[in-house]
This record gives sequence, structure tokens and C-alpha cells, in this order.
Amino acid sequence: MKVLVTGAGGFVGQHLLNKLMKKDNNIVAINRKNNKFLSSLNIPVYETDILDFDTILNCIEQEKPDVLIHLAAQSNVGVSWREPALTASTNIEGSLNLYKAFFKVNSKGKFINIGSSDEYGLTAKLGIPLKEEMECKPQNPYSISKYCSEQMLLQLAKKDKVNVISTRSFNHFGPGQNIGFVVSDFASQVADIKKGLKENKIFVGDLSAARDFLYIDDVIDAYIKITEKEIPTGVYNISSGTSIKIEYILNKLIEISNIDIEVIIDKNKFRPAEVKNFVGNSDKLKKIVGWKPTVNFDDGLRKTLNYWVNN
Ligand code: A2R
Ligand code: GDD
Repeated sequence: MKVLVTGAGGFVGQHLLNKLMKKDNNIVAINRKNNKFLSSLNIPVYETDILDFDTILNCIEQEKPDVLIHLAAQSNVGVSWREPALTASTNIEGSLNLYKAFFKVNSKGKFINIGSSDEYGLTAKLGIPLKEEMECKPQNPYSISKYCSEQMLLQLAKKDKVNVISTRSFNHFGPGQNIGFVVSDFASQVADIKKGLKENKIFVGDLSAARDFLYIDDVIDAYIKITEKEIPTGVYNISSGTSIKIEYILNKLIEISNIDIEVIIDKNKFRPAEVKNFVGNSDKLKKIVGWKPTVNFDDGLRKTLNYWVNN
């Protein structure tokens, strides 16, 4: 099977490619700029912005992929408040470019769009595990762009009678995730303290929020199953089913590090609008592709902290 991955040099992209390469797949990558990891793999890499339709079409015409896994995005909620237009164009127009180019070349192919649990927005306030059929009320520029692209793609898929899977992936974390996401923000600071590069103070945002977290390996496993198995067009949650308080993550990382660390709440790190608690129900995906998460949350934190200590 030939699989084209966009955003291949990003956090999820690198983990996904490592796993896909171990299987009998033919991989092609799209990435905006030159990337050391991608250059080290023996695969075709197209360096382009997903807003550049002609280059995208050229890549897809040359490679003729069976499956497109669309990861490329402005993925950071905090950044989306500062750059709403960039977030909208990348996440909406970029996704539409890929849809148009992909199905122009292969109307029998599978388009996997990576969306976000954040699309549920205010509905999460119900405090019950979110299901795909529940209403979405996104509350920030990032989740609005993700919901918009998801709905555009699904409506077009209905009209064009093509196969589009759009995930609502809940929070994920692991080695290689950028600063700007909560586990990386905390683990990188704890690692710097451990290495003596920083005084024993950690700066954090809103600790009262809670999220449904998956370790990156479980997320990749879900994406691979969606790639390999037949799956009807629609929306699929990818979640653990458990909500974890941000404060727990902080305390656990400090406990694992075995150092006394002073916690400083930094109001600048708070979001203009925050839905406090997310938890998802992923029965739909489990039933169709037989996926279930397997990594213990605390073990995932240990691996992530080790990554930061060693890098
Ligand atoms: O910003 P760059 O140059 O490192 O590339 C990022 C890429 N990307 C783009 N590629 C082409 N044209 C663009 N206009 C463009 N804007 C961004 O998407 C990077 O390689 C990738 C995103 O990687 P991360 O920010 O590390 O996100 P992550 O965690 O891998 O998320 C994957 C997907 C995204 O759709 C998220 O919204 C979702 O999972 O949660
Ligand atoms: N980033 C960050 N940094 N968040 C903090 C911090 C901090 O120092 N302190 C507290 N938080 C809180 C945030 O206010 C939020 O409630 C929670 O920790 C998680 O923040 P993020 O890791 O930035 O994740 P997110 O939920 O806003 O968005 C992520 O998850 C989505 C899935 O729901 C991103 O990975 C999105 O791309 C993804 O779609």
C-alpha cells in the first residue's frame, strides 16, 4: 500500500513514519521544510506548503498514493489565539487543497484527516464521555478551524462519494513533542532543573483543567489500524476514556524527578477561553477496527521526562 503523510516531520509524523516503515508500506512524505529525520529515511520527501496547490497536485500525480494521512496543521491552541488567520488558512484551505488533489488522482483512495477533541468545545461541560454524535461547540480559533475542515471534508465526501475518515484525537504526548503542549512544557522544565540548567522553579498555567490523554504509541496504533482496515466515512474519537487533571501531571513529573521544585502559577499561560474538562468515548473506533489503548499514563510520563533529560 502506498501511504502519503503530510506534516511528516512533526511530532506525530515522526512517530507514525517510524511505525509505518517497519511494515510493508510504501511511504511518501510532505513536509514544509528540510527535515533531518525525513532525510535519514529512504523515502520520497516533497518540501512544500500545503497552501501551494500546484506542488501538492504534482506530488500526488507522481506518487499516486492509496491512502493520505493528513497531519499537517497549525496544531497549537495557544498560537491560534495569536495567529487566527494563519491557523484558519493552514487548517481549512490546506486540508481542502489536499482533498481536491488526492481525489482528483484517486477517487477510490482513503483520506484520513486528523481532527481534534477540542472541536467538542463547550459540549465537554456536560462532564460525560463525549460521543461522535454530540454537538460540537468549539471555543478557540484552533478548534473552530479543525471543526470547519472536518465538516467541509465530510460534506464534500458525501457529494463525491469518496472515503474520508476524520478523527477527533484527544490530547496526546510523548518524546519529541514540541514545547507549547502541557506535558512537554512541564517535562522540559523539570529536565532542565534536573540537569542544573535552571533554578528549582517551574512556571505553569491553569492546573485546574483536565484532559483525556493518550501516549503517542497508542495514537499511532489507532492511525495505523484506520489506515489498514476498511472503515466507513465519518468521525471517530480516539481517546482513553479517562480524564486526568493537569495538576496530577505536574505533581507526578516532580515526584518522578525526586527534586524539590517550587511551582509558580503564571497567569500569562492561561487561555482566553478554556473548557476545563474533556473525556472521550472511543467505542465506535474500537468496534470497527479493534483498537484499544495499552500504555499506562505514568509510564508514558516517565518516558517523556527521560527524553527531555537525554536531549
Ligand atoms: O511548522 P513546520 O514547518 O515544522 O511543519 C509542520 C506542518 N505544517 C505544515 N506543512 C505544510 N504546510 C503548512 N502550511 C504547514 N503548517 C504546518 O505540520 C509540522 O511538520 C506539522 C505539524 O506538526 P506538530 O505541530 O508537531 O503537530 P502534531 O502534534 O504532530 O499534530 C499532528 C496532527 C495535527 O493535525 C494536530 O492538529 C492534531 O494532530 O492534533
Ligand atoms: N501548553 C500548556 N502549557 N498548557 C498548560 C500549561 C502550560 O504550561 N499549564 C496548564 N496548561 C493547561 C492548558 O490551559 C490546557 O487546559 C491543558 O493544560 C492542555 O494544554 P495543551 O497541552 O496546550 O493542549 P490543548 O488541550 O490545548 O490542545 C491539544 O490537544 C488537542 C486535543 O484535544 C493540542 O495537542 C491540539 O493539537 C489537540 O488537537
